[in-house]
Amino acid sequence: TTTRKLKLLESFPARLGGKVVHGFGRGSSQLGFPTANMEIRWDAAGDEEKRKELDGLSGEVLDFAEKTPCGIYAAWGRVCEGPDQGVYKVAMSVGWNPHFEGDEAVKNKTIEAWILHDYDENFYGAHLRLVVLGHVRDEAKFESLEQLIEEIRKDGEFCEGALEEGYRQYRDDAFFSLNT
Ligand code: RBF
Ligand code: MG
Repeated sequence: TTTRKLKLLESFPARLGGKVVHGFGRGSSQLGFPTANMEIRWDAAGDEEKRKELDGLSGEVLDFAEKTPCGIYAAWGRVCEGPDQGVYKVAMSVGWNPHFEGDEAVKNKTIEAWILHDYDENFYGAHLRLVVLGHVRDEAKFESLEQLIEEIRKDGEFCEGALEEGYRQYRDDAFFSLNT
């Protein structure tokens, strides 16, 4: 069985902001929950010049993606455009999604947010802000797609509870009151 425990980040909390890009389309179609992939400027990863030209937020996201161990994390998140800009709980995955390791598209580490809220509209291209609190479990390769789905569902439940107990104040973090 999978154990879950909130272990706060060394750089607690991490404030990430970036554009929502298309993932592999599996989140909602294959797995039954929608996820938002955050843009990561991997093109600047090995390139000092390009890296210097990134804006502050893109630099932070790239840094976070490079340094953060693969795993599931609890966060608060806000989509900063469109009709629904509330701050909601998030179960977030950082990793290579080993369940799909034969997949051509899985070449880079991703930051994927499952916002625990029903949105009426798509928000591709919108800016997403995340305040990431801590690690919940390591990324795993489960035996079946059914098990992966079940574990992700439990991650959602765990994050709901963990964020409620003691970390509600981060919903009001000043980072969420800024735009884009
Ligand atoms: N993919 C894995 O291969 N292993 C995991 O343990 C895993 N855990 C996840 C937990 C959460 C909360 C989320 C949102 C995603 C997770 N994924 C995991 C990624 C999942 O494979 C991905 O969302 C879909 O492939 C859609 O891109
Ligand atoms: Mg997705």
